[in-house]
Amino acid sequence: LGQKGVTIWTTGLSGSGKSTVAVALERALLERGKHAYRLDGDNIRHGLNKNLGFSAEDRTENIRRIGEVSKLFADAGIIAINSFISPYRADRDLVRQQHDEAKLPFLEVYVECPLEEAEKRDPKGLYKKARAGEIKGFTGIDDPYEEPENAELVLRSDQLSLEEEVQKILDLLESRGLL
Ligand code: GGZ
Repeated sequence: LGQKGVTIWTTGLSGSGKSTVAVALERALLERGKHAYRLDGDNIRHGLNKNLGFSAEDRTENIRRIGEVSKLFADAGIIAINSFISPYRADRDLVRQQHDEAKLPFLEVYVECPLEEAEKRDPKGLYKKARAGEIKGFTGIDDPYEEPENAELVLRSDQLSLEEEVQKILDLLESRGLL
């Protein structure tokens, strides 16, 4: 039946450009007549996961639940595009495992951006607050980010244009027979 589902899992620091590339990718896919859906903090952390904060335990549970939901979207034949920091390697590996067990494709995309650059962008002023001690446990400042070691794709968001980033993901999908 028509389209094969897949989970595209972007990971990276706050301000790295995960959401920007997710939005542009979704648009490109919809233009090609593909059914894509984005999961991000706006539709997950305010709903399904509104009881979760940013402790290590809560981040792990956040990612576990999102992984399960994304798996269901992929199973329904939808291209699920996720943009969550997902700072822990073990959490991302669990999501990969959830998909492997269900025989659904999972593509980890590391949106790599130097901390200095993400901090310079600071679109919501959160880095500034974290530096001032007004937010505790902010990823990259006083909370860890574990870089992917086996991502299917690495996008240096401070070196590539948005169009190039989207094209690289489309090429990856194409090469896996998912377009
Ligand atoms: C990191 C935080 C924090 C802390 C609030 N650490 O730039 P944003 O605002 O829109 O993206 C960040 C978002 C991270 O939520 P995730 O669900 O992606 O995180 S995780 O995968 O780690 O569970 C940021 C905001 O929430 N935010 N406090 N302490 N980011």
